[in-house]
Order: sequence, then structure tokens, then C-alpha cells
Amino acid sequence: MPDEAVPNLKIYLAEKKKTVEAALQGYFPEPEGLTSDLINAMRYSLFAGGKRLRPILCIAGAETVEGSGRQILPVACALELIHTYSLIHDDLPLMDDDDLRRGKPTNHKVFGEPIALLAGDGLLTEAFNLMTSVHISGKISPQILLRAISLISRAAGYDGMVGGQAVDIQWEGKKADFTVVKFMHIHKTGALITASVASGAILGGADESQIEAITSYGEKIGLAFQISDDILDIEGDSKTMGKKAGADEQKGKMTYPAVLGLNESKRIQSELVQTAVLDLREFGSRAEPLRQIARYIIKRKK
Ligand code: GRG
Repeated sequence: MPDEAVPNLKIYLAEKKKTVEAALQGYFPEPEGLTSDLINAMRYSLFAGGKRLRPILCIAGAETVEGSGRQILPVACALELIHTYSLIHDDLPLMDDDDLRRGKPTNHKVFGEPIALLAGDGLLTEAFNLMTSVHISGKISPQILLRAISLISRAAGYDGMVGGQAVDIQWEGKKADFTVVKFMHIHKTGALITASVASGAILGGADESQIEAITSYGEKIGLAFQISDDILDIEGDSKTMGKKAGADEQKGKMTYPAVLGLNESKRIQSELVQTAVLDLREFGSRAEPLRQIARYIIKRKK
């Protein structure tokens, strides 16, 4: 979790995480009948102990513009379902072939590849079910809800996370230039992080200039977050991260440190965080959680 130097953020993240965990438990089916193996596999990765950063950003986005974080919980949780699906698929032998995720054996190691693939599919589709379910419809205007769902769909798909993953896989082992690596990071990781905070702002009732400012903040912290991931792969500890360190170099992955070196990557990351904080000028103290989350991205150890 965050550095000790930011005790307020530590409490904030812990409280929001608790709210998200409880909501996820409430929405999510218990395993029963013929599909119990599938649901067990979906639950296994969903409740394996992630940071819940994307739902927390969604809630913080809404609360920054004086919206209700509680009201938008179904969308916040849907973002975690999409993120968890991406991790399950990313770990499969036909992708990154990883054995450890969130400190536990990866989904396919426990349930086998076919069920792991389907657990990812099940989480992705359930995310859209949740965002259109009675848990949220009727509480938010249909136009606003549609705008948020459309933003999230785009960020998760070919023009976002899936597109970035395709480039990541295709460039593995090849020498990519900076433009390719930046594209990959912005799409693979940045897009869903941006959509998380921006959809929260939209659902919280933000006006256009507020949406623009929060989107700009999201784009910067989304990229900074993936640069952190690259740096942690070099400097981090496998046990703390819950996944294997050093995997990027071993697989010939194109990362910021591989292309620009560690020092330049850290400089860019720090500049991104500083300018992301400047994007939040107009929001006053309500944006303090988002400011602190931006700073935490550089300090995180997992
Ligand atoms: C469609 C077959 C198919 C696969 C899609 C889109 C995709 C696979 C993978 C997405 C790419 C991906 C996994 C990017 C990595 C993003 C990242 C830094 C993940 C770690 O996020 P954290 O640190 O993890 O928030 P926790 O466990 O805390 O939630």
C-alpha cells in the first residue's frame, strides 16, 4: 500500500477499498449448479486482493465534482471486473504466461486454461450487465449513464486496452522506438485508468470543462502508472508485488526503462504527476484524494 509519508491517503484508500469489496460481494453471484466452477474461477481472481485503484478513481472522480460515490458503485465495480478479466487473459500461456498474480497462482494454474479464458469473458460481460442493471439505472439519467458506459467500452476495447495489448504482444522481443512504447502504455494501461476517473466525473454530474480537466489528469496518471509498473519490474520485490519481478526483461518487453533508461523514465513519470496535479487546480480541497493518488503512483511498491 502507499508510503507511510501519506497517512491520510492510506486511510482514504483503505476505506474506499472496503466499500468496493462489500459492493462487489453484494453484486457477485455465489457459485451454484452447473456453472459453479466458472463462477468460482471468476471469484478467485476478483477477490484475490487487488488494490481496487480503478473503482477508487471512479469514486474519487465523482466526489471531486460533488457527486455521490456510493450511487455510482456499480460502475466503479464494473471497472474492477474489466480490469480483472484483463489480468486473467494477460496471464494465460498464449499471452504473458505468468504463474503468479496478486500473490496467488494465476487463474489458469488453478482452474485450467479453458475455464480461465471463460472466467475472463464472464467478468467482462458481467461488467456491462452491472452497468445497465437495476443497481444503477433509475438513479442516474440514462444519457449520462450511456455516456459513461460508452467511454468505458471504448477504453476497454480495440481503441484502448485491447489495442495496447495487441501492440505489446506483437512487439515482444523486437526493438521498439519511443512512439510505439508510449502508444502501448497509453492504450494498454492508461485508457482504462483515464476512463475510470473520467466516468466517475461524468456520473457525478461534472460540466464539460471539469470533465476535460479530470480526463487530462487521468491520461497523465494512467501513463505514469504503467511507467511505475515498468520501474517496479526492475526495482521491485516479487513478494511485495505479488507477481514475478524481472519478467519484462526476460520476455523482451518494450518498456520505458528499456527504451529511455531508468533515470529518464523516472523524470518523465515525475513530470507527469506534477502536471496531473496542476490539471486539478479548479477543484480546491475536494480534489485532494486525486492529488494524493497521483503522488502515490510514484511511491507505490506494488
Ligand atoms: C482479449 C484475449 C484478450 C486479452 C486481453 C487487454 C488485456 C488482455 C490485457 C490488458 C493489459 C494489462 C494486463 C495491462 C497491465 C496493466 C497493469 C499495470 C496491471 C496491474 O494493475 P494493478 O497494479 O493491479 O492495479 P491490482 O492487482 O492491484 O489490481
